[in-house]
Amino acid sequence: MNTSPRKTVLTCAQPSGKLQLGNYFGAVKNWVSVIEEYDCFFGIVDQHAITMPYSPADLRKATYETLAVYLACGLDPEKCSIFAQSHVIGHTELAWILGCICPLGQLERMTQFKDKAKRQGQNVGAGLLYYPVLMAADILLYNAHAVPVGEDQKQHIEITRDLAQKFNATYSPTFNIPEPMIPQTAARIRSLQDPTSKMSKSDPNPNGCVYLLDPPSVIRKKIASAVTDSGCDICRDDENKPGISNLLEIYSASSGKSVAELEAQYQGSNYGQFKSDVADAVIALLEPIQQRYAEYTENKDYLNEVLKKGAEAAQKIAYKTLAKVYRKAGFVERPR
Ligand code: ATP
Ligand code: LTN
Repeated sequence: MNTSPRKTVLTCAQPSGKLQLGNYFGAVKNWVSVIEEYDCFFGIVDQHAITMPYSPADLRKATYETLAVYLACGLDPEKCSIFAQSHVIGHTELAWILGCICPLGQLERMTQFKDKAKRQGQNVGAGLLYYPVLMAADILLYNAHAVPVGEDQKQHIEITRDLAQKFNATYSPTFNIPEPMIPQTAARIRSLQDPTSKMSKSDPNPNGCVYLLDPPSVIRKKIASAVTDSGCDICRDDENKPGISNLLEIYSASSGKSVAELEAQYQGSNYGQFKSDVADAVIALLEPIQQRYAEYTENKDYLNEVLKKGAEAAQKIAYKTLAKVYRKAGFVERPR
């Protein structure tokens, strides 16, 4: 088991879709901030990514792209382990064991399963139903204490806790009961085109969403055409001025200035100047990230090295957990 005195944090993301500003402020930026305090594992969950129809070539590309974006955002591979799920033996093995104690009804009731199955129509693979069990295995394999996730993943953490408790009760105490780590103060970024709903990478209207890799000219255009509200005051009023409030939130998160400071600074200003300054702040934030991304993405050898180092560190812990679990499950020891 992990013998480090520090607590373990694990989180994972599917290598699907390009990251947007909301993912940065709501997730990746917070991961970077916990690296110093915890033993951190970041998984790129390629095995989860095949639960929906996909193209192998795109998956391969997206895995490297996701890794390069994380590195560019500041996840330092010297201080944390970044690995591809399929490189570590243990995730699917533990998922099998957990699946055997997981009630079928609980999986059928999962919101994400129901939503995604509905979208899939006739072609729902069994892997989609099993998704939460694999996610529980991702977490329990490292005996993680805390799991940084968004609100939408809370139900998956609940089932992970249930499975850990059930395993501990059925066999003997083995797993920590992991806690979700949901940042209370993280900015919630909303769509530029519909500021009542969250910015999301799968938004069918690409103008609603600033991708981390959007070139400056595109960022400028998207922010210039962001929906604003009637009136001309630049002040926060989530109910009556959701468009301006969202831009203030984005400006504040990008520049580090508080919303109150910005409100004072823009008293009497017009929307045009304000939007142009918001764009400047976002571009200034993203430019160094994009530069680093371009360097990383050119250097496949380095990316492979990061994955190798991450997989080695992850595998060490994974083997230990798996051996313990297999022993408790009653499997005879593998002859050496
Ligand atoms: P999809 O469109 O595929 O649902 P998404 O862009 O909404 O994707 P997720 O992959 O669901 O993003 O979320 C990854 C992480 O980013 C989660 O921790 C989530 O809370 C955070 N996140 C996503 N969108 C936002 C947002 N607009 N504001 C703040 N945090 C966000
Ligand atoms: N389901 C998560 C991704 C995910 C995950 C995990 C997150 C897979 N395994 C383990 C945290 C811990 C998502 O879609 N965001």
